[in-house]
Amino acid sequence: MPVLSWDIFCTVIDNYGDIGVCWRLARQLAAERCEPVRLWVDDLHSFARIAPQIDPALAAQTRDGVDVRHWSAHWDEVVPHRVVIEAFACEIPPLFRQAMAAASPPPAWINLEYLSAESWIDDCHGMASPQPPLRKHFFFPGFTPRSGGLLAERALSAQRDAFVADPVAQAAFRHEAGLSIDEGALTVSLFAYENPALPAWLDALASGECAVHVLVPEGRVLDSVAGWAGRPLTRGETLRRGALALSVLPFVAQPDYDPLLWSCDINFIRGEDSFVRAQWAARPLLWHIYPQQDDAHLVKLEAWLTRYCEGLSPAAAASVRQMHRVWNGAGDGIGEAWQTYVAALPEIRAHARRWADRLAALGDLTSNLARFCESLL
Ligand code: TRH
Repeated sequence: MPVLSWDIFCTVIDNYGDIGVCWRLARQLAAERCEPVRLWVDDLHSFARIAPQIDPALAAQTRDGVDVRHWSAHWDEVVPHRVVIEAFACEIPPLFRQAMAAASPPPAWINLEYLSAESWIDDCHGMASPQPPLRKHFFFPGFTPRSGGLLAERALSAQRDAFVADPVAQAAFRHEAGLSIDEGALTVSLFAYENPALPAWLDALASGECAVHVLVPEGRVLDSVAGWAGRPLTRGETLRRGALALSVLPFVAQPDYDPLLWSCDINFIRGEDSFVRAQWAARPLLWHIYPQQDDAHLVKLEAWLTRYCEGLSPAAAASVRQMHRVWNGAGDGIGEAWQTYVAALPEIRAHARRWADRLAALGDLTSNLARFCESLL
């Protein structure tokens, strides 16, 4: 008999991060804990972009062992599972909440929060909020032993290391993706929002001395790249300017994104889920943080930089900080920042591996969450 069972509620605010996190958590619970998981999602079309096996026309479907439900305005009576997760403070349906209150014992009710490296997370992680006759608890992902940790499948590090050590697997991946990477070029994946620093960065790459191959999955940043190129760019094509080659890749299913990160020397990532995957890739990364009002995101960026840069030499740390600030609109001079960053790459690369190992020691979020819920029931 399974010990726990799970309802996860997800509203798609924008982009793919909300559903990206919920889908990863749901799949991991089903695959590794073999427990019943029901995932309620309000926007199945966005979901289908990262999980092509999802049929947006279906109200209910089982995919990867997860009972996926379309969360529509019409709500039928449902018996809640033992754990109910509202992701990112979405509001669960009132009728479902009534059913939770009527259950005996009531389910563990969790608000899964956004990821941040800020220190207040540690004090708020696990806190209870009375909602008579229920109690809700806040679960914070994070970078410290007092937080909930980060999502990571049990086999992830081993899969990464096997891929990196296996030229045949790498060649197969490149073949599948229709990718031919220029010999000796610095390989960079680019997943970002629209970014005013982009044109000057691409100019710097094109006029630089070192060959760089930029791989851009289709998505928001591609319009900015096309603006710089002066013409639309299509999937599969490679544009060349000076030392720069830039190839447009298809947007792939979520599990297929990892090998791309493992294949690159530097990964530009954004939001929350790709940010976490790039850290698990154990490669240098550049985070385009989700912009918030009043520059609140810059505080979060600095909090993460402070943790991440610990253990780097002052010069390498300064280059990581400066490149992040400029990429996120909090500084100028991307050409110079890039040069300094590239010069420090050997050290940053070794550091990225140590950082991934350090994070792995925190235990993964799904196991931490299950342990926490067991303690509540
Ligand atoms: O898409 P994001 O920008 O998402 C979010 C949301 O905007 C959210 O509202 C916001 O609060 C949050 O960011 C901080 O970035 P993220 O989180 O990296 O999610 C992208 C997902 O898309 C991730 O699960 C990886 C996946 N992906 C693919 O499945 N295939 C691909 O080819 C690529 C490039 C990404």
